[in-house]
This record gives sequence, C-alpha cells and structure tokens, in this order.
Amino acid sequence: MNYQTERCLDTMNKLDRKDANPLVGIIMGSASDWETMEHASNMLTSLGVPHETRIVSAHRTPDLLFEYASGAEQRGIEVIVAGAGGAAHLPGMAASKTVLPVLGVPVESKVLKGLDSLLSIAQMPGGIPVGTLAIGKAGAINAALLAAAILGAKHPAIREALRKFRTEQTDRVLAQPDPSVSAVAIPFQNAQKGKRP
Ligand code: RP5
Repeated sequence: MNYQTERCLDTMNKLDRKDANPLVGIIMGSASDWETMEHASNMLTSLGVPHETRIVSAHRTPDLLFEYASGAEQRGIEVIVAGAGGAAHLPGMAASKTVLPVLGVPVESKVLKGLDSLLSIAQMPGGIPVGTLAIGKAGAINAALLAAAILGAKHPAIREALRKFRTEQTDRVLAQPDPSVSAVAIPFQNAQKGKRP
C-alpha cells in the first residue's frame, strides 16, 4: 500500500460510516456528492441492508480507488454503488477492477446539470459494464433499490424487505387517488398555521 492510499484509508477510518459486514459499498468522488448519495444510504438503511460509505476519487485518489475496488470482493462486499459528477470516471474505473456489479449514479453537476456525469457513466465501452441510474436523487434511491434486488437473489430477508417497500409504496398511491384532495388540503393546513397558501 503506498503513502497516498495509507493516508486516505487512515482518514476514512475516522470519518466514514460502516455497518458490520457491509454487503454494499457506496463510494463517491467527493464530499460534495454526499447530498445526493445519502439518499442511497438512507434507502439501504430502511431496507436493513448493511453498507459502508466512503469518499474514493478516480482523479484525486486513484491508488485508493484501485485498492478499494480490487479488495471489495474479498471483504464481503457484493455490490458497489458509485456516485460521481462531471467527468465521472469513478464507476467505470471501479468496475474495471472488480467483477462485482457496479451501479453508477450520475451526480448533478453545476455547469451541465449532470448530463456530463450521465454520459461519462453510461457510455462504457463493451466489456466493462456499469449499471447506470438516473441523474441525482432519483438515481441514488434507485441504485439502492437495484442493489437490494441483486442481493435479494441470495439474501431472502433483503428480498422480503424490498417486496414490503414496493407494497407500501403502492398502498400509499392507492390511498390518495384524487390529487385535488391533497392540493386543497395543503393550503388549508398552511392557512391554519397562519401561512399564505
Ligand atoms: C467529481 O467531481 C466528484 O464526484 C464531484 O461530483 C465533482 C466535483 O467535486 P468537488 O470539486 O465538489 O470536490 O470527482
């Protein structure tokens, strides 16, 4: 392990979240990606999927990226979720160093609104796949759900947690079939609190 990798691992051990025996590794290129990637972490938590979250940058800590991706399988990680923005090489480079499934989340960049991230992640050359999700929060949530679906083939409890999530989601929609009811109800509640509708 070289000096750069050692220093990053040392810092991360102090800062990062890690469940016991994580099955999913959520990595992201920068702390600024957390606003997006926390939605993946929250969804995995609500499904009871043990996971870890780490900053691993393809550009700023390339040696750490190689170390993380090549060692993930041996540590018991079964799916990697990688979020990055701009020239988003992290998911593709991670995928090139492991045979684990890698799910890429394009983070919404300031200048190009995440279109750059999306194309960087989706347009992998044949031979190294990255499962690419939507830009931003929706993509982060769906990456967690897709990771759970993959894990569900081997872990029955995760499959059942996913089934329960889907049932509850459907029930919530069916319980509120008329949008005009909630559209009226919300301004009314605000009026009760003295707010303008
Ligand atoms: C990428 O560059 C990161 O994934 C992030 O989305 C983007 C900007 O990073 P910061 O300049 O905010 O650290 O590597």
